[in-house]
Amino acid sequence: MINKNSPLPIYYQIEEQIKQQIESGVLKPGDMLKSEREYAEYYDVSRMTVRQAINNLVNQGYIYKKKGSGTYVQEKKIEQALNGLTSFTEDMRKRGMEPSSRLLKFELIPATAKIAKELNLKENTPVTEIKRIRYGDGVPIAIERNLLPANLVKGLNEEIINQSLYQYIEEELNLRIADALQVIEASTASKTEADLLEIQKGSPILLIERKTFLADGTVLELVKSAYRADRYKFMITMQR
Ligand code: 16G
Repeated sequence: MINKNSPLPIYYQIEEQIKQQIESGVLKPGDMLKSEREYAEYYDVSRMTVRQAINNLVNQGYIYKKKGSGTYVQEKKIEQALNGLTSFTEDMRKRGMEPSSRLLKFELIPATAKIAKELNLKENTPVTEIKRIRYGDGVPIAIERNLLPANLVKGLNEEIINQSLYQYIEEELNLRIADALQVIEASTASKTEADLLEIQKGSPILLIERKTFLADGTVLELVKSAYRADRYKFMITMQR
């Protein structure tokens, strides 16, 4: 129960109790939560207080609201280790999830000054641009845009891109993907991103920029992706 004399705000105590019920498995993914009115009666607090607790849990990705239906417990977030350089396909398979993609764009474009600089190419050199929505078990996880020097991936076609880009690069082209520099930043989904990721506009997303290098130092790709922050979290082990 809650303690009305505690210095901890009441909404926070309710939030922590629901969170605990989710973490301990009393409430399971897909379960429907009580309504605001029921919680308000149960805790003997105002609906405003309950709403604040619920909204905080929605923002933290523990629960989600379905219009005209109710509030449900979210599936567990996908935990992604940052220690290894893996592909989306590998990330999903490792967890027993089925990866799939929807191709939004596959084009040859001339490198702008900015892209040329990043990819170590001359301006206007042909660059392959790929834009895909990436799914795990049919649920949209990320929007991904890759830019690759076109001459490195000459045989690339839609069929390959619908499978794994890294697998093609390593197994068909026999190139060795060696390392990458990655930056992760918090943001919120624009209307377009929200529609593609099947989330509400303004929901939290993680923007990831990756620059990947081949073993000989050639830049292989520049990637910008937007991951659903309610479905994904990143983890790293550290040594001291
Ligand atoms: C990951 C990589 C991306 C790479 C893709 C290849 C991040 C942020 N990005 O999504 O750089 O191009 O995997 O995936 O991790 P694929 O082999 O499944 O096509």
